[in-house]
Amino acid sequence: MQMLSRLAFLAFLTVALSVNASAAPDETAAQRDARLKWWREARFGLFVHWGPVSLKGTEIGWSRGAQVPSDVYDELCRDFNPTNFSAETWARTAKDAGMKYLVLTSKHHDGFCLWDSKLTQYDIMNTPFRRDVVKELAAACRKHGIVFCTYHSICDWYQPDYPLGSPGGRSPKAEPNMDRYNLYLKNQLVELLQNYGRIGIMWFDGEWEKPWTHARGLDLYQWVRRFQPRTIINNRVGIGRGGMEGGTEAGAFGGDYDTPEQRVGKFQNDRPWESCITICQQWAWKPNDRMKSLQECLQTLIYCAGGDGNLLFNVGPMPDGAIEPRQVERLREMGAWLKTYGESIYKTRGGPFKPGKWGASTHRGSRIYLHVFRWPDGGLQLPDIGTKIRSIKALMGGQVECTQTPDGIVINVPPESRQEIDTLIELRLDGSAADIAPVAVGGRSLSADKQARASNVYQNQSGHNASRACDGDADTRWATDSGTKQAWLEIDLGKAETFSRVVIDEWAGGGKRVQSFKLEVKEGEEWRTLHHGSTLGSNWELKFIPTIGRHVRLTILDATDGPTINEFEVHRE
Ligand code: FHN
Repeated sequence: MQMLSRLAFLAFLTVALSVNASAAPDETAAQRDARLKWWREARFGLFVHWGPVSLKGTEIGWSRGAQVPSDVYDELCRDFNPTNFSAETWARTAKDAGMKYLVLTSKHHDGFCLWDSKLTQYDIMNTPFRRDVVKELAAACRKHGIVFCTYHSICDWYQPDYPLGSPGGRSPKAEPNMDRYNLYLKNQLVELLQNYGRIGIMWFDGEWEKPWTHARGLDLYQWVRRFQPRTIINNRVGIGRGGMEGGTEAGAFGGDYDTPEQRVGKFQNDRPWESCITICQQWAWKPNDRMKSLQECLQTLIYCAGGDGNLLFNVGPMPDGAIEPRQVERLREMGAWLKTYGESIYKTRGGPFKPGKWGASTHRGSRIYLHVFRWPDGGLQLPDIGTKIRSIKALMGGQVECTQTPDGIVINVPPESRQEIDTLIELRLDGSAADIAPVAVGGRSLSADKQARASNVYQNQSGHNASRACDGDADTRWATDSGTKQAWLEIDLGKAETFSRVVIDEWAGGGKRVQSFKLEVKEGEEWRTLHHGSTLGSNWELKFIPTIGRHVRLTILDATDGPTINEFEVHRE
């Protein structure tokens, strides 16, 4: 760190630590819910990954010392002059997309700062551009009613005091000083929290490396909220994030919400969550990167809301400061859809029908919104909800039929009224939809919710018992103990049934563990083999001549590790 910035740093340190910042306010669950209310109702935000690396079109942070030599990467700022940057345009792009908040990478793992920091010269003010991007963007967001938020990386592969460096944190710094780096980190946060108005979310990242600890995370959470008590903080402030699934490990400090990454989070309505996903493939700008279709974008948003979570959708602006026109147009298309159908997303909660291949549902007051992506033959079959449906309406026009009995609900829409991306149906109930317990939407499988047993269950946990493979919920799974190589899973269909198709969805989190298996049906006291196979994978399917039987069994003959199956479905046809 240059002498000037070191003096500034020490001076600032004296000021910052003398700040009469009372301890972060303790809060009740109700107070915390009130603090998060605007964000949970917002459902949709813009993520922006940007910096001098856009001059190279490679990934921010990660390409430093990899595709781009660190010394070259660190000099890019000398040529960074994004004269087409317009905070007004970025804020309007978010607004036109129907987004309610914007999260900007104030500092990513590469250490470059997009604001006028007095603690380092590696910032936007020491580029030909010499404008405070954070200041301009915060003001433009406020003008357009978009809540301004910042992403801040805990790890810093540039700063000499942070112990690890590029590529990807895999090299040690010469003379690290983590305590001094921690003060630098905290005082840079003070700059952001004291000089740019309200920061809606402090979106931490880069917490996974060894130098970071539980204690430092807890301290950082308290530190941020001392300066802005209303600020929301994600679970990447601590060290308890469960990888890219983004959950918070039991007993770990999880900040205010969970952060699945590059995937839609599982249905979870007892702890807030937000999926962060790229509109293309790379976080920072990449020339000719593949962009998601409108269907993929909208269904991702709907699946997030249906799971009771938010979507933080990412763009990477170009080196001249503009967001790619094709990305702006895609976001505008999403905004047009939300302008008409946003009531089914904003201020809703997920469920009561859990997301699945069929689609997803959201609810608000006495209304349930069904977002149907796939129509089963004979219509969508939903479990009984114990509340009378007073009315039903296809919000995109057309006819809709609904039959409600104590056995459940069947909803159908004639093909000409079905929409390619999302057929939106509104149910109005006699009571509050929030009183209905979340329930999975079983397929038409004969095995849904039937009795099941298995030769082994992971640590005998009920959450992974045999029934989880036939509960119609792709988010639950039968699992076996680590190291298990042979196991069987047997389903009792309740009575002799005629079936001709089986779908087995192996958990993707462990790769294809099953290496050899057989499918059997019980006839009398004997098991007859229907099929002998090798690997399974996601939604493996077998069709065969109609077979009659009551007990069906998957026998795994060899596996690389404990087999685990999301769903074992037996279908009539
Ligand atoms: O390493 C970062 C990555 O560059 C990007 O910022 C994502 C966004 O959530 N977070 C980290 C990867 O988990």
